Amino acid sequence: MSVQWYPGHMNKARREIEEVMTQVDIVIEVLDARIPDSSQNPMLNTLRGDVPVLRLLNKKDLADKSRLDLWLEHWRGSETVLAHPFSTLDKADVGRISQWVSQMVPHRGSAEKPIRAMIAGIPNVGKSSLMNALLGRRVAKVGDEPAVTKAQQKLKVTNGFQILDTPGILWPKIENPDASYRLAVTGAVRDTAIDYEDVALVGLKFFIADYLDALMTRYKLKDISTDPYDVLRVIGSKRGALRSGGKVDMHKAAEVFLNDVRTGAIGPYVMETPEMIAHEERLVEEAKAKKEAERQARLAAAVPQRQQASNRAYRNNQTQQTDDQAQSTKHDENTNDKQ
Ligand SMILES: Nc1nc2c(ncn2[C@@H]2O[C@H](COP(=O)(O)OP(=O)(O)OP(=O)(O)O)[C@@H](O)[C@H]2O)c(=O)[nH]1
Ligand SMILES: [Mg+2]
Repeated sequence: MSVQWYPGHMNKARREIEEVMTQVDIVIEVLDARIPDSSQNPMLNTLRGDVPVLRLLNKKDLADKSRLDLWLEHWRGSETVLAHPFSTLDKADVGRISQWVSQMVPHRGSAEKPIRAMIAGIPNVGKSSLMNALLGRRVAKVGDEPAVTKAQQKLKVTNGFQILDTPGILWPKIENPDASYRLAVTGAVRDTAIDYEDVALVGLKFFIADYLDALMTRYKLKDISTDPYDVLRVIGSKRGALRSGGKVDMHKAAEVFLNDVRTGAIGPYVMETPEMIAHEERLVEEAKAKKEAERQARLAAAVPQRQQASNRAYRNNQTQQTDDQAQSTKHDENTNDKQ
């Protein structure tokens, strides 16, 4: 099972990004600091080609700093990735952007040759918020749901720096099913494309394993089951997510929990470590290799079947010919007898 969401407007946005990429000096890829790996769009990487990228791990105020440091360490020394923890709410961070960008594109930055930056990334990570923060006024619509921006918007920050806001895009097939659920937990996937209860259970499983204390504190739990379903029921009953008759409404309970996760009410967290991603990538590769081996085996089995079928057809044909010959010989003999 996995979550997939690639509506038509994203395909259009992808084409438009591709069209303008040749006029872009740098891509500012906004990531969600709570999912540093899964919020990277592989399709954007391909579209970007050799254009340098500045990766901003946005919403750092919602992220667990110690885990974020693991990622910074993991990427340190890489020539292709310049990543910084970031928050559009932090004025000092916003103030550093033009310096980071100029560092990466030193040959531009004048009024004649302004730095042309494209802000891109998955939905709901804070791209339009970044655009507004850079301009110091509300020029782009911002919202706490994915797919708020539907069209590109270009603006001048200073004479030497212009930026382009783009709609958030995912990609046609998210190969790692766990990653797809993490995108749903953090709010990059539209609600109508997910099963709330499923996504909440995945989120709870993660919090039980990695941030148990924060979870227990948030919901004032003295003890806790290791079964996410039981925990969701308890959360629902504590927070009044009930049906008539007093039974817990699991969908409402899931809404309460996911809202708390997305707004950071449970506390700061990061859902991924480099080690965990390496392990999941191995599993994805193994699953792909297994699927391919099964496909080859089916093909190999189909060849003898086809061969047998054609042998049978050949044999039938031969038998028919022999019978015909026999008939014709008999007919000849009969004719000769009569003569
Ligand atoms: N906590 C926190 N929230 C942020 C930060 N930056 C943006 N947000 C919130 O994230 C939500 C999404 O922001 P947008 O700027 O609309 O995101 P977007 O990437 O443009 O989204 P789409 O246009 O839908 O792709 C809004 O509720 C913002 O207020 C941040 O640094 N910290
Ligand atoms: Mg936007």
